[in-house]
Amino acid sequence: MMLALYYYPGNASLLPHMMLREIGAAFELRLVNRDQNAQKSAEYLKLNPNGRIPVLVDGDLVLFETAAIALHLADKFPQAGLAPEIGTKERAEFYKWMVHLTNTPQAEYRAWFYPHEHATDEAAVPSVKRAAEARLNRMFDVISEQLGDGTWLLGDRFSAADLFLLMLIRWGRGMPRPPRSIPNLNALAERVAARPAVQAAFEVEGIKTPLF
Ligand SMILES: N[C@@H](CCC(=O)N[C@@H](CS)C(=O)NCC(=O)O)C(=O)O
Repeated sequence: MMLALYYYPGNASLLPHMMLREIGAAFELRLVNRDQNAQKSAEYLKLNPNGRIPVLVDGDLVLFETAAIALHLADKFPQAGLAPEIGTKERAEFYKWMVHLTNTPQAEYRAWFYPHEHATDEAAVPSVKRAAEARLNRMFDVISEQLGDGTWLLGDRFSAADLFLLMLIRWGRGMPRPPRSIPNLNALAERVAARPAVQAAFEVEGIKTPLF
């Protein structure tokens, strides 16, 4: 059985990449060369018709959508402990965070990074970006309130949701008010980034710490 992750450094592929390193599974990384718009090539569109990164190939399974890939990896390798046991309260909280992170801040980042996709008039682009930034700020405030003084999103239990949050915190490093300026989010990011598996993924993707 062969696992292959189509990735680009720092993109949404970082979440499954960190998970694969946490799991310790054998896998192959396949670079999607965004400099050449390879995510829109005919070959890549066969894997993901949306032309977006990442894609996971697991034998004859070809999977797009970051959160789906993350949930699949957590289920396939339960011994890695990246998700609580099915049917428990913790598992329900885990689903809440995975779904929230993918359909709220991750989706909002799309408007912040690609504001032109959200406007038909070039003059409106800066305003679209500012509005996305304001919404992201509110979203991170809510996540910070929910995290409180917990060690991880699920309290004292580490999960793939913390890896997801680290990736999203990192994406905001160029924002006027980066998520890391919120003390408990910064502390969580530091804890997650210190994990050997995360360090290994960062090294391969050329992501520098502590200024990530
Ligand atoms: N909902 C998708 C979004 C993926 C996404 O937007 N990926 C970005 C990189 S982080 C991408 O492929 N951007 C290049 C493009 O849209 O052409 C997922 O989670 O997989």
